[in-house]
Amino acid sequence: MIARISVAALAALLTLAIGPASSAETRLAASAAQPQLTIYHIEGRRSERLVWLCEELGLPYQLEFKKGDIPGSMQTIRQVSPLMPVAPTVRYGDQVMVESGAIIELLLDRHAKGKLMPAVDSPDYLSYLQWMHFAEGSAASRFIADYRVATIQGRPKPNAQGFRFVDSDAVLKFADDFLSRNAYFGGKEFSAADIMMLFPVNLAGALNIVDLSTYPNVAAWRQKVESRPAYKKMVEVARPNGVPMPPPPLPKAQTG
Ligand SMILES: N[C@@H](CCC(=O)N[C@@H](CS)C(=O)NCC(=O)O)C(=O)O
Repeated sequence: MIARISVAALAALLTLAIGPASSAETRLAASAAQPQLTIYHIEGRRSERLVWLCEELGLPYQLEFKKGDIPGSMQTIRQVSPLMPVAPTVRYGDQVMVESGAIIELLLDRHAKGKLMPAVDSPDYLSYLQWMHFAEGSAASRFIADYRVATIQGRPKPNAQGFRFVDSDAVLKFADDFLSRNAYFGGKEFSAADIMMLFPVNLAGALNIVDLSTYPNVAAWRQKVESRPAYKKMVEVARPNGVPMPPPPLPKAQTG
């Protein structure tokens, strides 16, 4: 009893002396544990982001998909997340979660020991946070909107006369300008913001929504991040036979 009281008193004194644990300390303490993570995946889809992240961090994960069988992989996802069957869906412990950016933040907060993101009090953190969210919130949504409009109109580029929305090329210009001054989307170092951004950029290029060769800084950045060993490992395990049934690209825009 005496020992217990004195330990409690000592802890109280220490808390008074150094204050309660900060959120950064809580994050570091939590990051000791390994995740119980199953990634429900479809080849060539956003679930690749999570495989790449785990490979970068050396985190264990179980990957569930049916090789070369997109409807089969989707059927598995439907069983796990019937109301929102999307890739990625993950099982984390006994919880199910969707939304790749949020899943990445969860894994960073709990398991990354401060890796793959700049320090919260650094100027780079603002860039990192912006691009982490821009990837889905602005880039992917605008690319997909332009792709759908152009498909319906049967044109290489959507005829957006009369619209004043920021379009896919404006997104690429913004990214290219940033990369003319920064090595990565998180500033000086490779980070999870690059993992978030690569998917929509590659999608826009593969579907001819934009011509990536006209954005030299984006092109150089793609080469750099795709040469990382963890990215190559992701390709090996997450699309061992390439990407089955890719969506059809838009017809190439005529030049000259
Ligand atoms: N914003 C979500 C998007 C998820 C999403 O739409 N994934 C696509 C594959 S890349 C999908 O599963 N689409 C199936 C559908 O929309 O029916 C994320 O980042 O996780």
